[in-house]
Amino acid sequence: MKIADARVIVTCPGRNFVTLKIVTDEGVTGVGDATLNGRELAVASYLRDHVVPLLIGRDPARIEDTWQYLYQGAYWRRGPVTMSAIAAVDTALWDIKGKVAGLPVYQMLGGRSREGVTVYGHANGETVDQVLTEVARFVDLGYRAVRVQCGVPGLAKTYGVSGDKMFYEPADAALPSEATWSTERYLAHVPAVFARVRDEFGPHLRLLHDVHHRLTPIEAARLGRSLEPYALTWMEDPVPADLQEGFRLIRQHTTTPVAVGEVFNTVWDASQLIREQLIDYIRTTVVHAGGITHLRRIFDFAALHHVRSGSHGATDLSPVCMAAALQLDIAIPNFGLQEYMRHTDQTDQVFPHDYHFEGGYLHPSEAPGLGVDIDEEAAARYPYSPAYLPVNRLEDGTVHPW
Ligand code: GCO
Ligand code: MG
Repeated sequence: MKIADARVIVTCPGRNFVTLKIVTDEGVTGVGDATLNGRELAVASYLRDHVVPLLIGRDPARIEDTWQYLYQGAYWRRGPVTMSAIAAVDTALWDIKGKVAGLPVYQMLGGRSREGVTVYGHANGETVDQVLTEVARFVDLGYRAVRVQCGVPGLAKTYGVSGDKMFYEPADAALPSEATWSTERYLAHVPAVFARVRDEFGPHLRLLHDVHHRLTPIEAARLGRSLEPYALTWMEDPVPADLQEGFRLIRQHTTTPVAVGEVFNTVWDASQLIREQLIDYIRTTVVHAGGITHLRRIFDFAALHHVRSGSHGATDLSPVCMAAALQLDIAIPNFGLQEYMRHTDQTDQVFPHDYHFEGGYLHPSEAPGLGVDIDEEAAARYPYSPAYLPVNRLEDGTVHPW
């Protein structure tokens, strides 16, 4: 069998997605997500102009060899654009291998390690009362884990708080919108939010919080310590993680578990964090970290160091990525949690799939391959529309991580 064609499909059913569809000479197809929020066309070009020509005529069964060919063969390594492109190829080849074998991908990864994939939902509100209502809604829907984000008094807009509660979409404008941030106001408010949530929902609901890279290590240490009474499952991205040794300072001061990695692209971005056990959950995901092949490598390395998975699953990761993530989540020994934000109906129509939510768990497809596809006719009805993530500034105007 040989790869006969590979198409890069850009579509915007409410938000932009980039998808690679590989077709073999025997008519077997596979799909891979290549979406990089706010930089979509860079990956589309990387694939179209520099990768697709290298795929034609290759044996689709040689997944590892193709991965190494694209990674080592580019000479220029790592980075989100390169790794999202490689991820799309890798994911599509696993899809094809599963279809050829007549097996869901998780069977080829060693089979089930659990009955379902525990997911967390997103409760958010401008006020603590709204947050409590939203947490209750997720509990009623059956969720066992909930991420909690609350508006901060004195700030006009806060990360993670949205108007549409089920479909949070941060890429909100054709040119970046701007938000204002105050660490002082934030640190003064967050512990009180979790005190109320814990008080209302008792000790067993798993609670999470995303700091979204906004603190320094010592500020994060203070936040982690102040949240200890509320027993969070994790504090996410407390600081920008470029400086891995910075996490030592957080670790020295708090027992609140730390989750990091949604912006990482390879195991090297987290090697010190994992080796020194400076984190508890690694949040890399299929699309941004080199596909199923490389993500499996990261999770295996993490497993040796008591670090569990906690893959990113925001709306900018397409159902193709989610389908692939679930195949890995159900198989690996050190699964922790999977983020799950529902996609809009239009997105679900463009990407037909049969993974489904039940009782707090997502269940991967049992169909051969990944169990997801792209409806190219439907995709063509939604042309690309530029959208950027916001930019953040301190109250005095200084640019700050968003
Ligand atoms: C999360 C993330 C997202 C990101 C978004 C960027 O934990 O879900 O932080 O909300 O901001 O995926 O593209
Ligand atoms: Mg996050």
